[in-house]
Amino acid sequence: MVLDDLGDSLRGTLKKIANAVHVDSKLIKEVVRDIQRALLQADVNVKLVLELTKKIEKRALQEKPPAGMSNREHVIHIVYDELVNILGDSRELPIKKQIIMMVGLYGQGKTTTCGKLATFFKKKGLRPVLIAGDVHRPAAYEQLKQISEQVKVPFYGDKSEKDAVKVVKEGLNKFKRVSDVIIVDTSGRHKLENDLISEMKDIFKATKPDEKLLVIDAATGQQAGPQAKAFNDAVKISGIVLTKLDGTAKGGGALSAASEVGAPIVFIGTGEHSGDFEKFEPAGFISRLLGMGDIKSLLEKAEESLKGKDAEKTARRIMSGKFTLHDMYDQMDMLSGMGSLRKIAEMLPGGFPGKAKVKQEDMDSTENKLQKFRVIMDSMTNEEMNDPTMVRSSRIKRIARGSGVENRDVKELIKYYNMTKRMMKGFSGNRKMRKNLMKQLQFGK
Ligand SMILES: Nc1nc2c(ncn2[C@@H]2O[C@H](COP(=O)(O)OP(=O)(O)OP(=O)(O)O)[C@@H](O)[C@H]2O)c(=O)[nH]1
Ligand SMILES: [Mg+2]
Repeated sequence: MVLDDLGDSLRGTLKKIANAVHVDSKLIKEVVRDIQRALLQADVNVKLVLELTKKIEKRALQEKPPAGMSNREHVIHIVYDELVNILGDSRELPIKKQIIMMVGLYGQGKTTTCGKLATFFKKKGLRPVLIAGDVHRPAAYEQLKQISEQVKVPFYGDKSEKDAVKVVKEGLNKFKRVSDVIIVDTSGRHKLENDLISEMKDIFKATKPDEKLLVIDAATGQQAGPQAKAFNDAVKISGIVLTKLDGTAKGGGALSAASEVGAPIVFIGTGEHSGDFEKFEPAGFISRLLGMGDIKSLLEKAEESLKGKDAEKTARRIMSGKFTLHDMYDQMDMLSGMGSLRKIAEMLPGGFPGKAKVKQEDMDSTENKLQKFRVIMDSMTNEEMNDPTMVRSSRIKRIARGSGVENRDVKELIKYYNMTKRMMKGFSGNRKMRKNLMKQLQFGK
């Protein structure tokens, strides 16, 4: 299958992300290079590759994962997202009365696709018909006639007529009242010679097609882009049919063509028979190419084992009384998972340690405050994070300025830290509490 190699390399890259211990800029740069190499090897247009990978790198380095998503998942999602984006919007041909004109270079699969489209619309309950607008290649008439017999739809052609416009007009007249979908085949071009372009434009004017479908062989390579552009300039392509995806070509050139002309791929051909035809949907296509199902289960496993390790280490440190702001920062999700301070206090035997009084409103708004606390901690130095007792008047002012909050917000963070630390210490003397804490650390997210 076309793009098998590309799929293999991209899947390898995503697995690298899924299994990484840290998703840092070094990994992201490496991943971006891997993706570049894979796409270039698959013949994807160089400019497109550079644009795409630049976007992936920028987003992966700058964007924070949304709540509930790990860094790994987030980066994988960005790669998937941007790949889907280059394939353009998803578009389906409407199931209604219409005229479809096929265009494309010589031997790309136009005539074969006429039969596939007819089968598709017939299955939808419409009445398709075929018109032989290819008057140049001697066998073209017979080929379309045979196809029409195979798929059992009406056919019109005139073997002795050399004027394509005349044939097409005749066919339209004949079928106007007795059909729903009129599919007009046209002749192939070796390249876009002027007289053939003008013939194509004349057929276009005579037909007034609703759809102008460009047929591209997946093996086309880098020329696919300029070709598609020339067809688009002549008749404004409304959709692309990518054929011969069952082959072994690299396929990236043809795929890039869609992005270059901004026309959506509407169908793909996967064989010579009329049933070897699929509607194209970018998200599903990329999902399949990347093996997203496998990646997802891999991610889940990686998350579980990492969470287990982290939790053990943190729990041990916390219970030995070393609970820094770094720990608090790392465990924010866990803390919010534990709920309000009151809930934590309730878990402690004998109530709140040190008998500190916590006001009801302080407890209830804790979760909302965690986000603010995170911003404040981002303005603190490593030293301050390790030893928050040093955070007093002038430091408080500086941190508040840096994080755009009031002095009292910084003070509140310190107060929250002190209380949490005391509570965490309270856990260490009690085996049941310790087990409880471990559980919270592992499954709090
Ligand atoms: N394997 C495979 N072969 C295909 C597919 N689509 C078309 N073909 C084959 O490609 C060859 C050319 O197909 P045609 O439909 O005649 O192409 P065309 O664009 O009409 O060619 P001209 O009319 O000569 O310009 C034929 O042998 C088809 O059977 C496909 O999706 N997969
Ligand atoms: Mg043909």
